[in-house]
Amino acid sequence: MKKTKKTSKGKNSKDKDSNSNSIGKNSKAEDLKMNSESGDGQFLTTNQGLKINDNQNSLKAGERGATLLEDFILREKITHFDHERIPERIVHARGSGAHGYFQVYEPMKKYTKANFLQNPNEKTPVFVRFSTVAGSRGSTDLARDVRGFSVKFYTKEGIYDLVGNNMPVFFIQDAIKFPDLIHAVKPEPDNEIPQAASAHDTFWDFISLMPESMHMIMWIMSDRAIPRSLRMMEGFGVHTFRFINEKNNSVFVKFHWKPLLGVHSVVWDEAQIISGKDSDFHRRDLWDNIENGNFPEWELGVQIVEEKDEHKFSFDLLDPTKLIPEELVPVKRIGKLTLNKNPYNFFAETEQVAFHPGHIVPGIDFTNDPLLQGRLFSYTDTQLSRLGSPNFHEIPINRSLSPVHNNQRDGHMRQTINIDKTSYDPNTMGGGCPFQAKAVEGGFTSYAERIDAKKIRARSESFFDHFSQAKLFFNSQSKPEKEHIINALIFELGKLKSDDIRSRMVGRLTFVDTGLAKDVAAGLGIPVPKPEQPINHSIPADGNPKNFQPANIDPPVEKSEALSMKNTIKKSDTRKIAILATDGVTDKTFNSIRSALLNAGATPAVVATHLGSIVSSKGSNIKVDESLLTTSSVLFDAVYVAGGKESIDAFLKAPESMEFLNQTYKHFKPICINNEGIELYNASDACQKPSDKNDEAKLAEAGVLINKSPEEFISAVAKHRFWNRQMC
Ligand code: HDE
Repeated sequence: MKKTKKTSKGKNSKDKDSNSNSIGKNSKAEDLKMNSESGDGQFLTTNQGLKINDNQNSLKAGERGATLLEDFILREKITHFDHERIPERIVHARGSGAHGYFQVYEPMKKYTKANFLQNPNEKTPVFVRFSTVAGSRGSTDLARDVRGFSVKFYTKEGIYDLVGNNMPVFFIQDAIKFPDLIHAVKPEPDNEIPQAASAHDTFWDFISLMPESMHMIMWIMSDRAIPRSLRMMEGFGVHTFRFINEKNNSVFVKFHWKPLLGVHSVVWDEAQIISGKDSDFHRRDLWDNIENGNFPEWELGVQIVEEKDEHKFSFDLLDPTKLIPEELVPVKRIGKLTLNKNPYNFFAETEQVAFHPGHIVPGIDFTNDPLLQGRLFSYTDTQLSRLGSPNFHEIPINRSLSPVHNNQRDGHMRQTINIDKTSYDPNTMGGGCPFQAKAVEGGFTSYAERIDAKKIRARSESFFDHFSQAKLFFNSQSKPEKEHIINALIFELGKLKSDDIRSRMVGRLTFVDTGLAKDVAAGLGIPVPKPEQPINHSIPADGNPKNFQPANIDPPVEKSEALSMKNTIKKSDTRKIAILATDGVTDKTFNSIRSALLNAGATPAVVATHLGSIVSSKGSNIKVDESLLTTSSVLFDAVYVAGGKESIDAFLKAPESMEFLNQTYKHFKPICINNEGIELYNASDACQKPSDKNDEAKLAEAGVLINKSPEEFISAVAKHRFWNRQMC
């Protein structure tokens, strides 16, 4: 076999494993051991290994003299610093990553020969990167946007990347429209406004002319676009892929990630406040939970469609603006993803990781989805300019754990030192190495799909149903979810300068639901325009656009439970609870709620009028986590107002405590009030207040608990939000 070694010229044996640098895929303790064995961290050196004696002063002509050009230590340090930035990703620039592993539940060999999907005892290392799409690297986590959900599996057969999103469909059907979509959503080119937001004219101008985007628009206007946590969102492969088994039989497959904490979101007003209070909210939440051992988990689900059933649906399986309702094809859960380790270094891992939907392994293959086909070109191409070299696969986070042997050579920043003379195939001088692998030896073979077609630049008529699944999504939402979609549309379209675009967009909504269009029009203060068939800009095969007007097709099912977050898993685990308590807090209630929350797996934090520590009514010292000035209610899932006259009196004098309660109430979050705490609640703007026991019972239904047990509070926390709460 051909020999390679890495950055160890003349020091190590010839067959040093080319993939030895697998930092991140080991435990932290193993990685630290590797580092200390290599002697790292002893002395400060230059990049040439020279020990540095003074890192505080540059070399000068006299103590007060000019700096000398000779100072190679200064020059090296500044030069490196000058080149520390690389281009950010064209899309999905803002991201957060984590390491973990994947384990299949049972062998999947009936459907696929993919090795990592066979052995339930085997853990395949993974690196996952979540992202927003439109914003720049430093933009807010809480933008209304799709979230990227990319998983790199380091399998024994090479790298497999599942590069998906937290929504199961996409805006466009054909890759050729992607640059148009992204140009439209990114900040406008004259003034680079707005950052990480779709609420501007160019986006809605484009969308109003692209009827195929309407299903995705429903998702993006829904609360799915403002997740509570990256740990609480679904993931989807979006396109239909293929599974191939040992016998070379193929089935179609749609991939799903189902979070074990359920799917939860914040409300839009809250999202906007979080963007100011903590624009790293999602990144911090992921990091802190992994550090605290609350490892996020998702189950991998598959919807499998036999080849013979390809055409049995009212939509085309190759159309990425369509999902397969779970009522028609159930999701089979086949394994679990666990994220258990934070990166050591953001740049080296999260920034330099390079995903590609074309990184596949035997047993998985593409379909002819025209959006997927275009992606297969784009990802390597973009890494060439982003990471600067065709050798980006040698960056530690991108390295395959299975050996890499080929005749590719040289290029910028090449790490491997190939020691053979032969870099061509066939050869005899290198013993013929490396050899091609037969399919039985694990060699990749493309699925032999039969193709009999003429070359054509057109779109299939089966792609021209643009509204049926937008209707399905809207109809499947609960009442509050529908209201949030309406309000999101009013917000977004309300930001437009162009009346024409606004009106055209409302016209498009009439094809989804006339009530929706009416409500949005009312919020915008405009009449509902006369429904006008949207123009489709793609030219059909016969060149006659009339034949290709979007068909008015009924949804494949009337409603789908899986599309509403109302039906999701509800748990109190890992929820962040603010305990409002300051000097004079009653010991008993404070201690019992804090220990009950910790036992329930939640994360309580003491929010006081000042930092440091507080003294309870019985004189105990309690450490304060945050003061009213350093935090905000939007950073918590619920609030507990602990009793104690002195404590409540102090909060009554602090205006921020009113804002804290007002926002918790307004954002429909659980509130629990103990004894004297009722005075604080009564002083707030909450419009449901108790005057007798009946009111208290009604308030409890609306998630405001007065003198209830810790258990009742914890079960309210698990419910996430109380949409039945009255707003004034
Ligand atoms: Fe991407 N996409 N994309 N995309 N995409 C990129 O690749 C592209 C599409 C997705 O965390 C880029 O390495 C084209 C759909 C994720 O590093 C770029 C088309 C879906 C990420 C690119 C699509 C995605 C990217 C930018 C239309 C959901 C972040 C940086 C044909 C299934 C990966 C990079 C990460 C990133 C191109 C459409 C998901 C420019 C041309 C559909 C999650 O290559």
